[in-house]
Amino acid sequence: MASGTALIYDDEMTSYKLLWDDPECDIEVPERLLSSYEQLKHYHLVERCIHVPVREGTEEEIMLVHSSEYLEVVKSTQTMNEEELQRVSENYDAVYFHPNTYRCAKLAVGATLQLVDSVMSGKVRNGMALVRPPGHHSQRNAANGFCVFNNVAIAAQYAKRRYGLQRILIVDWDVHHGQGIQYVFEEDPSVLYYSWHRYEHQQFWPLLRESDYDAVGQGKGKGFNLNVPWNKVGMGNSDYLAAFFHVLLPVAFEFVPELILVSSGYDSGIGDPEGQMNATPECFAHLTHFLMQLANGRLCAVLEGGYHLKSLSESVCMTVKTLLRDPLPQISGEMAPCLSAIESIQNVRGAHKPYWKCLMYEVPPVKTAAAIVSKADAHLLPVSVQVEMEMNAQELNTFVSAFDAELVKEEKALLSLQNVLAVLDKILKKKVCSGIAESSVASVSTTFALKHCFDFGLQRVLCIVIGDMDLELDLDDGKILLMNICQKQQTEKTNSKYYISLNWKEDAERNNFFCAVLGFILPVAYSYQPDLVIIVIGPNRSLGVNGISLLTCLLQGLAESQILVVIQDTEIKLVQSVAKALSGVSTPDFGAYAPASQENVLEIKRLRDQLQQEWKMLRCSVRD
Ligand code: X5A
Ligand code: ZN
Repeated sequence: MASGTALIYDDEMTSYKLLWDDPECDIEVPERLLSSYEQLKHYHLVERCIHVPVREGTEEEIMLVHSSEYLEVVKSTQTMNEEELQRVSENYDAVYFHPNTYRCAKLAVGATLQLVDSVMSGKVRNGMALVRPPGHHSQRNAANGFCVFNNVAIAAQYAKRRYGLQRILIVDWDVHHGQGIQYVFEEDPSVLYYSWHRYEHQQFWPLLRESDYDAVGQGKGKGFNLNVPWNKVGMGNSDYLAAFFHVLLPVAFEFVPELILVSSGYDSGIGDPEGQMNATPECFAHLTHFLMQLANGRLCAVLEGGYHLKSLSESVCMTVKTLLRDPLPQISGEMAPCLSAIESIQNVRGAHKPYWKCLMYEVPPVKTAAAIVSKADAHLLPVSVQVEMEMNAQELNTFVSAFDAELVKEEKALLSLQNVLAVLDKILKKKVCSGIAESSVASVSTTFALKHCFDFGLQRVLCIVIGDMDLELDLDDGKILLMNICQKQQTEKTNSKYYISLNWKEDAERNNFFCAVLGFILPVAYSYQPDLVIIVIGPNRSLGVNGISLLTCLLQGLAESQILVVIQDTEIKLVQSVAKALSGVSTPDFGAYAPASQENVLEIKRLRDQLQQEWKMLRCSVRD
């Protein structure tokens, strides 16, 4: 096994900077490199490393990832004046150009490739390249997020070509999602890309849906893209370690990489203004140490982000010190990951379960998904409930274009549909067992949901409507059994055996719902044997929160517990109670037994007599 650690740095990469006012870009400064290198000198780490000179990446190398058109655009910025530079920069998201940017970007690519060559040739065991500009956000045709050429993606393509490597692991511990790398290797099973990133349910830059845990790769590359989205700031040492223990490392040991490239951004470290995370510099020593146990120790760390100069330079030193095989520092903090981190980890593990043996046998599925209107209320739900965000327009179109789009002209209806269909789809695809969706137009949403169920191939859906609601449904073929529990006496609207109206008078004093649930609803439901249960809760309901929750609990015996609850009003108490019922965290509390009113008891008796020929589970007397 080779020995020694390469350090690649050239102060020419500090020769560009932001020339105008731009609050988004002003953190990406030359001092990032200068202070990191100073700190390495301070700890006498520079002299312990093997110095490898930088070179320019060639056009051919750059074009392993980027288009020649884009290369020409970047090249053209060399001779531009400030105004022109500013104009080109505006074509991209969070990017600034300087006349020296092109030269530095070529050096950053070349430095990275020099590192790969040093490691692959056995000249050193591992190493680090301190480069500017960073790379992981840049794409085939675009600069993005301070990045011009995708140093690490180019290095992976280069290593595949030049050394015939078949499995490369890219670990992106920068706090941002390296979407540029993801795009390059999405369909490529020979490059496993792992990234954790501040995500906050898509509210954090670069605000991409495809940064979520369910972006697992495409085509042949399915399973080779691992995203760990952090939905809260403040993630620290134990959260990062947990993500390594429970996601990256098991998969990486199963993958058996021949080379590891680290997109080594330190904006995921404590004090960084971008990341707002809490990991201390020591954490990076531990992360480095774990990765050194793979790929025969062949590890190339390449700088990406990191904007708190002190935190950045200390973390760089921790990384290099560990590469040099110094003893590891003690890691600080209570060793307990936070709930939000565990939730993200569970989600990635679930999403990757089909692709990795190490995950296959032991990942519990997320039980319940919820789409609620006020995301601010999300924290009121049990932690085991996964809160869904809106679908993007494209995803929605794939659902809606399948039907008559007449019904969804209004925007409000469209948003409602979105909630319901997003959750329903997860249930049908068995990504979750059950779900709750708030919808301002529950009846339209339910109509669409039912259509979607039958397109998906379901045979029988039990639809229980609580409250007053008009559903325009074709009930003749028995694919839907509709039970309406309402206060008003329904004027006989249909004679279908698949429409049952249960007239239940509200009685605050003694609204005993057991006799209706046990004496009627469950026997009919079990006689029907649905593949899915949809509970729709509308206005003017004659059941309280506890009654609805109990009903929900008891219906879990049907359809392998696949239940969708659509709630018309946005009463968080109700959502909360139903969420608890579905996820099994608590059972509804009923207090003392209270008998039902005479009127309600008679209604059940009447229905039972009328329907027990059809629904045989209603029978409880030999004489009828
Ligand atoms: C390399 C890197 C961050 C860009 C942030 C833009 N880029 N808001 O950390
Ligand atoms: Zn970053």
